[in-house]
Amino acid sequence: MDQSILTSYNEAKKLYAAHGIDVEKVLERLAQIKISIHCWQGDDVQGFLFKDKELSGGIAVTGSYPGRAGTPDQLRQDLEKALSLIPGKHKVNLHAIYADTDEEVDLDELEPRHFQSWVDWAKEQGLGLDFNPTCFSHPKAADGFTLSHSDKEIRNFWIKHCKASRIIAEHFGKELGQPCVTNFWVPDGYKDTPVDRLAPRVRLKESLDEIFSVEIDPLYNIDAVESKLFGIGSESYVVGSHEFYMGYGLTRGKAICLDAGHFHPTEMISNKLSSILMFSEQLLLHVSRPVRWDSDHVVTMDDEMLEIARELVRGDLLSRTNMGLDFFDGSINHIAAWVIGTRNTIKALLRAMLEPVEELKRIERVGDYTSRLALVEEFKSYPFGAVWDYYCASQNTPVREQWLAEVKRYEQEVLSAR
Ligand code: RNT
Ligand code: ZN
Repeated sequence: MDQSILTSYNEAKKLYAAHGIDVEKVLERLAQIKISIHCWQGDDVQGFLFKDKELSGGIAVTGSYPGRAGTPDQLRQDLEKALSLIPGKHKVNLHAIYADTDEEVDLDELEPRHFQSWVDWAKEQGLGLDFNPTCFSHPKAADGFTLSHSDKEIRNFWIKHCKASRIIAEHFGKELGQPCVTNFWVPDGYKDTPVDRLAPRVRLKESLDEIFSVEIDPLYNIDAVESKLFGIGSESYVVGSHEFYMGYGLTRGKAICLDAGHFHPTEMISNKLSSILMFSEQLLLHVSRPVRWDSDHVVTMDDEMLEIARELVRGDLLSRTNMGLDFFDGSINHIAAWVIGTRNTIKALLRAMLEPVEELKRIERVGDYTSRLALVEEFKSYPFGAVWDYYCASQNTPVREQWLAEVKRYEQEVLSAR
């Protein structure tokens, strides 16, 4: 390791030790945290099951940066490249449309064997897998409704797809020896003000109950349900709102998935974690960055990212929180987007772990808000960067912006030939 990295690290360690922070322990803990890296950033949410499908469901990718993955092998190759530039061991999050098969198979007929290449690859790479049924970009979702559709046949198609997805997830969990988190998100909603808000919600509840009527060992699969406030084309009403899934998740023992972009523009998910985890065993996060709307920008080290990390660390909530990423920016190099967003998420956790949590809590308890503000602000310029550099180097990943040269080289040699 570069001597200057070590020297800076040792100096930083002393500063943190003065506040009772054991940096080595912090790094051991950090290395245990798995981020679920979403495969769909790699190809602008296209998938491989259906060719030339338009992205639907009220989500949108903007930009047409060249080189996106067009085959499962390319996507895996790109993920490997990204993972080699990110410290730690993580998970990859798949959507059903990423099935790797030559068969013509519809969503309701998917089976574990259509994902075997992913399982083999994950094993070889030492990765976990997470999963999502894809309830969009399909003719049967063309009018914006899936599990809450008023037509029973269409509803049944989506129920079958979701049931099939849980079986695939269970297979992932068994094969990889760690639970697969399966996230259920449906776009269902109305562009304009509905007359009957209740009926679609009743249907969604019934569909979900039917899907979850099959018991699966939580050792293999954990179900999560994701709410949303609005989407493109569902501006006025979304069936699966936050209140809907809060109620559903809490009464059915399902993990609630909070996506940072699925609330009012000034409503932050960081403030929700401690409440939800008081009543729920597990949580799933879709770490994302909404810019004015649910735009799914690449995660940066912004205030909300840091606040989410702090909440998880300060409340000791990390062991019950599954951290997934959910952004898709088609205007920049697809691999760089993964690397930037994932490194920022891990770096935010590190920053949060390098705060004197016990000291700050005590100061707050006794009402010394002056010291609270002073210390929190001073810690913002403590040398966490030196610890981060050391962590990257010790995990055999590039230090600071060195990873960018590798992405540029890969773009030249591999992506530009696509
Ligand atoms: C959509 C949800 C959902 C999707 C992915 C592709 O608003 O955030 O999580 O982004 O399933
Ligand atoms: Zn999401």
